[in-house]
Amino acid sequence: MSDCLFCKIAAGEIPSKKVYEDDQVYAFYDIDPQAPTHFLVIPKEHIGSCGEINAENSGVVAHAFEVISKVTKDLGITDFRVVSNCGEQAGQSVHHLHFHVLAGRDMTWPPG
Ligand code: D5M
Repeated sequence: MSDCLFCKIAAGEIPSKKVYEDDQVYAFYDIDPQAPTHFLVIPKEHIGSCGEINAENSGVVAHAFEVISKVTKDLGITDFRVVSNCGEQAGQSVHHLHFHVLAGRDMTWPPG
């Protein structure tokens, strides 16, 4: 999608601090970290949110979770939280599916 911030980041058109990349997903550090480690994993293809996952695009979502498992291991992280905000009431500000990976501090439940 031409006017999507995260499509542009995935394409390298807007700079980011890369954590991991392959042909399907891109991972980069969040510009406004909410924990000592906070990175985002996004599909390279444009999916608007968790609410747009379907049988045709769910393979990349499964792959994103494999990447989360690999990257956290590579970073030596054992305890972490994965969050995806879907819709503005839930806190979504960028309308391209992304998984926040947060680690390095105590987390509370339920989230605010
Ligand atoms: O999360 C969107 C997240 O995206 C939020 O934590 C800030 C982050 N963000 C926004 N712009 C950038 C850039 N340019 N680089 C890195 N991170 C960025 P949401 O759940 O949609 O509120």
